[in-house]
Amino acid sequence: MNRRREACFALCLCLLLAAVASAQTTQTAAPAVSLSVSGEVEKPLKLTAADLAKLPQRSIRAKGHDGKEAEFTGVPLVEVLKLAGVKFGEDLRGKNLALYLLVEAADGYRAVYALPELDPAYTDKVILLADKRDSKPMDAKEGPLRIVVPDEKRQARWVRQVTGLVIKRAP
Ligand SMILES: Nc1nc2c(c(=O)[nH]1)N[C@H]1C(S)=C(S)[C@@H](COP(=O)(O)O)O[C@H]1N2
Ligand SMILES: [Mo]
Repeated sequence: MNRRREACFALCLCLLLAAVASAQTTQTAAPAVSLSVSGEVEKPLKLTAADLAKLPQRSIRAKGHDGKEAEFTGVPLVEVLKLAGVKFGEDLRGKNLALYLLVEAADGYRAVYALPELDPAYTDKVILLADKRDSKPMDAKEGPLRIVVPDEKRQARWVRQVTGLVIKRAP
C-alpha cells in the first residue's frame, strides 16, 4: 500500500516537472535591448541594456492583465527622458506642458503619456520601464522592455516590446 502511494507520488512529481520544463522551453528569450529616445529632446539617444543599468532602478508590485500581482524591476521612465534632456519639475510648465510622450513597440502598438504623469514633482506614482518580471528577464512576447503603469484600472498602456520613446508637441 505504502509503496503504491510512493509510486503514485513519484509519478505526479514527474508529470509536474515535465509540465514546468515544457512551459519554460516554449518561452523564447527577448532580443537585446535597443531603445531610441527621439523627437523634441535635447539629446537623442540610442540605449542598450548597459546604459539602462546605469540609471536608478526601482521595483514595483503591480497587478497585470491576468489579474495576478508580479514584481517588476527597471528604470522609472522619467529617468530615461531626463538623460535625453527632457525638462521636469520646475521646468515642466508653460510651453513644455504641451509636450507628450509617445511610446512605440516592435509590433507597431503605440500609447501616449502626458509628461506630468511621469514627473515625481507632480505625482508619487511611478511609471516604470521594466526589464524584469519577478527578477527574471522578460520573454520575447513581453520584453526586453515593458511599460508598467501601477494603479491604472486597465493595462492597455502597459506597452510590451518597447523600442522607442518619442517626445512630441501637441499642435
Ligand atoms: N506591444 C504591445 N503592447 C501591448 C499590447 C499590444 O497589442 N502590443 N496590448 C495592450 C493591452 S490592450 C493589454 S490589456 C495588455 C495585456 O497585457 P498582457 O500581454 O501582459 O496580458 O498589454 C498592452 N500592451
Ligand atoms: Mo487590453
